[in-house]
Amino acid sequence: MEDSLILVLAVFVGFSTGILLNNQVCYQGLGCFSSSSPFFSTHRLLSILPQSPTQIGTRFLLYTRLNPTASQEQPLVHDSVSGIARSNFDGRKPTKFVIHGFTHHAHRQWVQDMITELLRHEDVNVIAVDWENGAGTLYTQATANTRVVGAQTAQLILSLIANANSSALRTHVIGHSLGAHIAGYTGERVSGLSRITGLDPAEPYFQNTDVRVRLDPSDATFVDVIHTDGSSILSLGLGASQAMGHVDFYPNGGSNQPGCSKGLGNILGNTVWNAVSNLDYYAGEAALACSHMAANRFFTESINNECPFKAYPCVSAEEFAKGNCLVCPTGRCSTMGYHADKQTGRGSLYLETQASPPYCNYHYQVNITGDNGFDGTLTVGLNGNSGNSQKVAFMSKNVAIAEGHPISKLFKTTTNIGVLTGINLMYNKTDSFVLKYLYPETWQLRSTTVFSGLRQQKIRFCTSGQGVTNHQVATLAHRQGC
Ligand SMILES: [Ca+2]
Repeated sequence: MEDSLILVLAVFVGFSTGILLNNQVCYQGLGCFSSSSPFFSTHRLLSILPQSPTQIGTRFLLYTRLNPTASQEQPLVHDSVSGIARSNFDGRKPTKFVIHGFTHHAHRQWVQDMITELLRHEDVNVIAVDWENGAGTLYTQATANTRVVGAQTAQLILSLIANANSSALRTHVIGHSLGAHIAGYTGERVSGLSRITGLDPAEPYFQNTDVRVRLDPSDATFVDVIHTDGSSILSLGLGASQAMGHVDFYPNGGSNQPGCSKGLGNILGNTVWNAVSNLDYYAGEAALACSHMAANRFFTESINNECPFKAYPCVSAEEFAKGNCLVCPTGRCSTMGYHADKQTGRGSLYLETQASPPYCNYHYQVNITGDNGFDGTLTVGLNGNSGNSQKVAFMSKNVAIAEGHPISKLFKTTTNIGVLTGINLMYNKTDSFVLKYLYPETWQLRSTTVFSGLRQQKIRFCTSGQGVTNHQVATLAHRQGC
């Protein structure tokens, strides 16, 4: 009698603080978490157990069009059915979860910006997952804690399905960094989860691990991933380069983003783990995590920008940068970000963005061949029936182009110019005292073509007798028969 009372007490105490047995810990309603294989492996030699739900303190904060701001957020608790019923949660509408990563919390500006854009686009329930206490520990502890947060998120989704007319088919989980792997653990526990978007999923402790440890395509019906900081952790790339979804987007090559500085690994030397652990506290996240955070900026912009972040299959980012990958085999392209689920493109896809907002580009390949050589700068602009592009420096100084040698380059503009109607070329011949005598004042054109990635259309411009005279703008028009 006494023994059984002690056992009951032990179980009670154990469930409230966690039962620790043989490298595993069990939490009431969430199950047991083991630190053994596959969570222990060559890719995670220090495998520790997650902290308790009480220590992690996860909160689920509901935002809707009726209560769109942080001051109006409504906390949801999975076993408070009456609380869910009193809230603005409407299970007939789609539900979007937004989960932050290491050292962050749900009131970070990027989370709030994403919620705002989601609600602007569509009448949905948005639930921000706040696990600040669990994320503000050492990195190894935070990685372990993600398993509990994932289980808790699944617990809430299942409660919303059972008690509030929600559906896994209408539930989309968006997670950044460690939050992307939380989304994976959530999906593992929710049968038929519609979609997971992984925003630069964390690399350390996850890349090349078992699919049960990291985000992978089995975690939801559709898993889309944006990689923005995929260089090695040894050079302080915080995101995974490994493909983890049905479709993986590699903007600007997926490693270092334009406008973000590189090479910080040199400054921080070999103390990589300390650097990662202390990233937010001491080092100034804006600089160190600039590329890592870019996935969030791109996704948030994609929600309401009419520019589609169109992405293309390609053998490498280098080939894409040459403009060689803008042809879409049927159904193989996609659009990075919020609207990726409406596209059929799968696998690894590439695109380039601007360094500052608006980030989204319309991509073109411009091919120009001259009848004589030139050396100097060339600036190109495209005209369309609904606008004109920015002017883009196409050739820089001191690059000589031989007669008949085609110049073929990727051209990017944030303006939707509509149907291409013309191209402007401005040539500034080299002013080198010696070289300028080698080239005529006018660069005679042999052929000019432009391929539009958006429209999958090649336009040939009339170049017969056309030349580009030094310091003058030449406009070529698109006419039938050229
Ligand atoms: Ca998984």
